[in-house]
Amino acid sequence: MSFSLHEKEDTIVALATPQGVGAIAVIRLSGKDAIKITNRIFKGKDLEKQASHTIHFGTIRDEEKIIDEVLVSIFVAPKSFTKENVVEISTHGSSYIVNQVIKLFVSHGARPAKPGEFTQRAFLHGQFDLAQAEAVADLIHSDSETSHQAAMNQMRGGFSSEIQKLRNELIHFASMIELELDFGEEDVEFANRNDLKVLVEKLLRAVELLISSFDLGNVIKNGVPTVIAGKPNAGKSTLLNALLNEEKAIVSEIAGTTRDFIEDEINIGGVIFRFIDTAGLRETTDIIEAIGVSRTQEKMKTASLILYLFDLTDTDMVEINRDINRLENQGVPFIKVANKIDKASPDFVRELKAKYPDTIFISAGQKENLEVLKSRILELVNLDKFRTGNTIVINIRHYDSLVKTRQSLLDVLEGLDRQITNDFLAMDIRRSLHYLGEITGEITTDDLLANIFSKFCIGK
Ligand SMILES: Nc1nc2c(ncn2[C@@H]2O[C@H](COP(=O)(O)OP(=O)(O)OP(=O)(O)O)[C@@H](O)[C@H]2O)c(=O)[nH]1
Ligand SMILES: [Mg+2]
Repeated sequence: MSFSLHEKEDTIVALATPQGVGAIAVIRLSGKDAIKITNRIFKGKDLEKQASHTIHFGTIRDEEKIIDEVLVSIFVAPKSFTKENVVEISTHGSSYIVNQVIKLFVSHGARPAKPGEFTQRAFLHGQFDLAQAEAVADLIHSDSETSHQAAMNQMRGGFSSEIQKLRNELIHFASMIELELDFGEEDVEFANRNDLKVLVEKLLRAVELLISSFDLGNVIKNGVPTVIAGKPNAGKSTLLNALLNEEKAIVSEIAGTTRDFIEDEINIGGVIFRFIDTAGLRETTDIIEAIGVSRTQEKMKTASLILYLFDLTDTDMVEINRDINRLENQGVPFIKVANKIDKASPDFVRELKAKYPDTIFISAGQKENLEVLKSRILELVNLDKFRTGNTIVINIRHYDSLVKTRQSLLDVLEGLDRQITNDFLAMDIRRSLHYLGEITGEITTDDLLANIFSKFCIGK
């Protein structure tokens, strides 16, 4: 999907609130004729004579038939989200009314908006840069304190200004070197090679930092991958259900119940965790279960955190210790969790607690001590990481551009060392500038824009 110039001139219309029944629904129009078109089906004041940022009561009519009583808000260009004329109509929240009103708008000259078209227009008119536009999408989808904070920082331009700063420093050098090129044969040097090297090294460090923040950004956006592992019947699925407060995974007394992993998100202390319930670890002749077990082992390698669960009443500690040793060698942080305290005598539990002080004792079945487990989980993920004011890359497109920037900066450094000619040096610098510019949208192509905005929902 791409937008022709002509399409950019259209007045577009879409529902801005979610589909379905609600107290009110908001329909939004943007474009040169937004106010004029609304005036054709609105009975009340003459909207074209009203000031910007005013609200008006009236009716929407199809010929003489009243469709709804509405409130119309008017934003006159350029003082609106898209910097075009924008009208927002608050109707009663029935899908019938919404459909009728949108149909009326379309028959009076508006066109249904494409996904992300409002945000794209805002970007094209300079309301914000590309990284900020993308943050709008992340903000809508953020569902935890940390993901909200990262998206908000990006939308308010924190990330963009950091990229912009890096880029401007490099542009200065690029222009000096281009100037040298203009002088051709003459042996002039406007750009001090040592200064350039120092700058490129500084840029590299900044880019590296941003690149390495992506892991954290990914975790913030998609949740900390946390695997629940252990022997069959330890109560892993029961624990997942208890944490979720719903019967998501099948629980049974048959060992080997879970084969495929089951996952869901849980918000603990403002951080999203993606809990993954897995097949119990054991040697098995059942082909399907064996696949499940090997998948569990794969999942454990990519986890940020492992909860190693065991049944304290029915367990061969030798085997448990063997599993734990293996975990220690894997280098992924883990928590030892002894389950089913409700089944054991209090004396026995007390004895075990003294013997294994770093183990958390719970009853998944009775939902006992889950709060203790949760606070240990939070301790282990190192919350400070999430709460820094540092810029965190949360978007894979930005990550890709940063990786390419790093490569071209390394090329510049290598070129400086090998004392390559100015035209090659200028090329490498230009390439670095290009990739940095892709992030904020100084450098765009229609394909890139279409790709980004088509991921938005309609009405945004
Ligand atoms: N008494 C008691 N029983 C529990 C507790 N947690 C789980 N169970 C029981 O233990 C049995 C196994 O539970 P599951 O949650 O299916 O165990 P699992 O670890 O997912 O087992 P697999 O999927 O086979 O690997 C079920 O009968 C549960 O009801 C607990 O805290 N106390
Ligand atoms: Mg299970």
